[in-house]
Amino acid sequence: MTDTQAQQRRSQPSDLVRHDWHRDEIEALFQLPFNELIFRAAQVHRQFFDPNAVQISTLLSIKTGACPEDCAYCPQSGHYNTDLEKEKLLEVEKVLEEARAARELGASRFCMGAAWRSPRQKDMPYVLDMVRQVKELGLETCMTLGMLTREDADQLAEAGLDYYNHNLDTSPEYYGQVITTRTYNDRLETLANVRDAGMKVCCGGIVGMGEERNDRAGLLQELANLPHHPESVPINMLIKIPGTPLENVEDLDSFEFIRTIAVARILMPAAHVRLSAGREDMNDETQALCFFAGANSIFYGERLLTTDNPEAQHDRALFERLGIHPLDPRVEASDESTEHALRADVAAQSAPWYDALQSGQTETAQH
Ligand code: SAM
Ligand code: DTB
Ligand code: SF4
Repeated sequence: MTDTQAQQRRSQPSDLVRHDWHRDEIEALFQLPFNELIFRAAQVHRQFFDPNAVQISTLLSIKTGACPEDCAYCPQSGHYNTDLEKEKLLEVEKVLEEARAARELGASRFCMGAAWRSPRQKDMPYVLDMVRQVKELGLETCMTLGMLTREDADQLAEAGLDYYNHNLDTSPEYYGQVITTRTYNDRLETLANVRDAGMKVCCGGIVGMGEERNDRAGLLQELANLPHHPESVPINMLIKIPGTPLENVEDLDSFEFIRTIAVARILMPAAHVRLSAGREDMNDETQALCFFAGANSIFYGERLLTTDNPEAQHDRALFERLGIHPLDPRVEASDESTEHALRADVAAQSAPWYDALQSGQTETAQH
């Protein structure tokens, strides 16, 4: 085989999706000069996605605080005094109201989070009802409720839940410094239950918790070497919450955060990599570099679960300045010929994003 043939073979998208990453290969990616790394990530991104399309999810906390787990980053853990107003499981009608508002703003996926170790049997009928009814609004559904048995996962899948979010959070080596009440293996088991029940997996982690680069590489290695890559990979920057053990941890350099996004993109080329918590403290330029390096999903709307997110108006302006348009799942699933009609349909339904949608799929906005 000539060098050119070898090069062509290597660049086949299917060859880029691997499940056998070694830690030293991943560390070598992290060590590349910054421009080299984000250029490589951007190249991979373009082989799998429209680089100017970003998926939009909105979050809602359906049960807040008093969580029995001791995750050292979390405002909702009952182990720490974080001044959080606790709330019991929301009424289905209230959830629907919020889901309609998210749809009006232009979100395509609605993610519901509960501060539980795992859902109780008596909560399941309400939760399943939420899934069914949010789905009827035409939104994709995602939930994060803690650990799931295979039976829980089957029930959620049966109700039509599209995605389940359950993060590995950090490397297996650093994990014990952050959480003691559930193990890494518990998390892997929940992920297997979700996958076996036929749902899509949303799984990522947090950086900026005082871990080393080797731990960031270890988290990405665990994610990339799962039997199937998660469809969605949220990369959260720690939001430091007063009262939690991590409140005074040292800031992570923003270039290191962007590197983490780029390496996630290279390791999991077909996944949606979400620029997740922490955008409120990032400037627009950092976020733009994250999008260049392969981030193609965000949480949109003024609240995450219990903390602030950038204002919707600010995000819309940022998208317009960058010529980014929101990705609609129906557009992604469709072929070229029906795409134009669907985009017009989405634009009509999602007035706030209309200008960005008009700017075309691969061109930048004409401003
Ligand atoms: N209780 C459920 C569980 O942990 O499985 C779901 C909710 S939990 C809030 C979902 C994820 O949010 C966590 O795994 C963590 O990655 C992220 N998260 C929580 N607090 C955060 C913080 N202060 N900064 C950044 N990300 C955070
Ligand atoms: C994820 O990885 N990040 C989201 C979502 N999955 C559920 C949650 C971020 C939470 C940030 C802290 C808060 O708002 O409570
Ligand atoms: Fe509970 Fe989830 Fe927060 Fe951990 S991250 S304390 S499990 S709500």
